[in-house]
Amino acid sequence: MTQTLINPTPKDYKSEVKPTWCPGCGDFGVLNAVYRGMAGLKLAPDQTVVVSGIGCSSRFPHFLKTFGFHSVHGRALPVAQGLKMARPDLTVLAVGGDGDYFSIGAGHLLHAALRNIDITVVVMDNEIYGLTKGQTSPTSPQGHVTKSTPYGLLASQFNPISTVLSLNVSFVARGYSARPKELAALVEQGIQHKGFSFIHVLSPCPTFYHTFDAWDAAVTPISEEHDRSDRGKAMLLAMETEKQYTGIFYEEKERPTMDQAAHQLVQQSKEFDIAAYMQRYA
Ligand SMILES: Cc1ncc(C[n+]2csc(CCOP(=O)(O)OP(=O)(O)O)c2C)c(N)n1
Ligand code: SF4
Ligand SMILES: [Mg+2]
Repeated sequence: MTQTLINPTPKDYKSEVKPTWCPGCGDFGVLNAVYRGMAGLKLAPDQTVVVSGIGCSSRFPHFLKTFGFHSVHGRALPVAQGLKMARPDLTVLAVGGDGDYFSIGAGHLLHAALRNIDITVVVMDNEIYGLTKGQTSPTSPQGHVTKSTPYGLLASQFNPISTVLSLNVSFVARGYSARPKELAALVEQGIQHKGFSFIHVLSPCPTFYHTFDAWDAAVTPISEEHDRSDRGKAMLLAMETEKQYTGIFYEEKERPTMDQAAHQLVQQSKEFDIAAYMQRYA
């Protein structure tokens, strides 16, 4: 039976499991924003599923009263998409880190983007592998010195927003963990958006890569004048390197989703006669 909450508060989405993140971890701000966003939408916890991969950020589902699935490194998206295809009535979020989505899970991100299944993705980007103690990730800046790159990272830096814009994602936004109210509003809008919603969150790891000061200085809200239907302009904002723009870069409201299209097909189709079909090969 659906557990409807009349006037929920963020606390109503908190589980009994206390977050095990280091003090000051940016992921606390993201968790608070998700609690707020869920309360704002009055989501029924038993009709909501939060799926993650592996990493510090991927511990997320344990701290929510919703259903959760702590899956395998880089594999949150296959689980989340399968779930939404089978149960389109549920609200499905996929969460995790930059390693999870842009390294081992990058192939899944690409194809999920093209499918436009109605799920909301929240990537907590600390530009580092936190759980495994500070190796570089695809979003680490070139030249970054870590235990895994003692002479500085030679590869160039991955740009999550320009990448998903190029993949025609229908809702693209960025938030900052230190601004949970703004982030909560993005989470609400991402969940309400019908289609694949991608929310990139700057979420520092003070233990292995302290980026709070740099991001406090670089974070710049996107102007109210920005036309969210203009993908070219969104791309220019995404390519900006000095500033880290936050807010909604791009939104396309009327794109059909794959989950809707597949369910229509199932409703329209007659029972498939497998014996008649196999006659072709007899
Ligand atoms: C198949 C596989 N390869 C490698 C690992 C080791 N591993 C666990 S978490 C992780 C990276 C986590 O980084 P990120 O996704 O950015 O999450 P964060 O800890 O920074 O939140 C790696 C490489 C693993 N668990 N499974
Ligand atoms: S290691 Fe970094 S990402 Fe992991 S919990 Fe600690 S501060 Fe957060
Ligand atoms: Mg990370």
